[in-house]
Amino acid sequence: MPDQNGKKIVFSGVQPSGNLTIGNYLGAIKNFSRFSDEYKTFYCVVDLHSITVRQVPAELRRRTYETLALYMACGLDEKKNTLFVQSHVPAHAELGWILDCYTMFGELSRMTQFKDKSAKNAENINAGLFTYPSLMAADILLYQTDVVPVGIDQKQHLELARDVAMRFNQIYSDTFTVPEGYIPTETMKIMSLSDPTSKMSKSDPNQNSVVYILDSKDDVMRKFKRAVTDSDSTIRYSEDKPGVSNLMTIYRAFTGKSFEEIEREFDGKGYGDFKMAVGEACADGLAPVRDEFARLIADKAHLEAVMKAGAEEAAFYARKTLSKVKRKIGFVV
Ligand code: ATP
Ligand code: LTN
Repeated sequence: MPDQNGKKIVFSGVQPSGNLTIGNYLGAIKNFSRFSDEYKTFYCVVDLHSITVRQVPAELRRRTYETLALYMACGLDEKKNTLFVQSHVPAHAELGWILDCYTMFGELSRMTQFKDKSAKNAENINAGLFTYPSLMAADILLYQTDVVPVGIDQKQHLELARDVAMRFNQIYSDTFTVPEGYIPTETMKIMSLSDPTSKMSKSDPNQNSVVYILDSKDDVMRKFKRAVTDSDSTIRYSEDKPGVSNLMTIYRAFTGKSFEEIEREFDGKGYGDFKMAVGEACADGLAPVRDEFARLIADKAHLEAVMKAGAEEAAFYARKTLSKVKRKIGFVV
């Protein structure tokens, strides 16, 4: 639903649950700024989501600042985008509870992220991990969001948010905009460098599987040098060559070259040369983000001012939806 200036609305979020990876960058954050001019954009650091997995308090606090600084270093101007921290706008938790009551146990049980994360955290399968998608639905629906840019791993959650919105609208008449996903096909899933059949994830304990946005050039080069490929030696994009295909996807994202151009460029060359080139392209592409991040993270007062202004702006929009929801349900407001 357009805002008061007639702009459509974009919302997305990233958890401050670890150091951000090139998966987060290519699959999500890098695409955020393309909406800044034509849409009203809300980009949130979703700290409430991150405590579904146990966090060390000092690290959570540090990463919350860092995630905000990374948003800005990736080109999100705080004057053109509403940048804020989820726990600073209590309406998220409030609508999250309400939507829990419109989300079915069976629906939540089918979520693959819940199944994966509960297998990985068998000692802490808490209720928040299970109801995580209704809080994510609340994030999105609070702002009457039209478009949600995310990686493909979030498609199932997004569909649940749409189902919950339609269910609520059907019970109480039109209340929520039903959001659409924006999933960039070129980079929808960057895979782990040591196991190219699983997603590159910031919570992967094996540091060599993951390239972080803030890795030094030496680290980037070392990780690509060790990346798993195959026993063949041709650089060709193919489903039966997941390691090489993943490296080609990363190379394409940083250079803008097509798969055919890449195949031609490395025709007759070995994996060693190719991995060096991917490492160089990735490190060069990340260098300006790293420099900008270093500048921003040094000014905590500025980051605090940005998150405060962002939360005030977001709360204004969120309050409108929340009071509409409460009235429709029959709460005395
Ligand atoms: P965790 O490892 O803690 O589950 P994550 O790395 O999946 O976290 P999130 O904060 O959950 O990161 O995701 C932020 C955004 O980055 C989401 O839109 C998600 O779809 C996207 N994303 C995460 N990993 C990848 C990846 N490997 N490829 C493409 N997009 C990704
Ligand atoms: N669930 C997402 C993070 C997230 C999000 C959102 C993304 C929380 N709320 C709202 C888009 C819109 C994740 O795990 N990547």
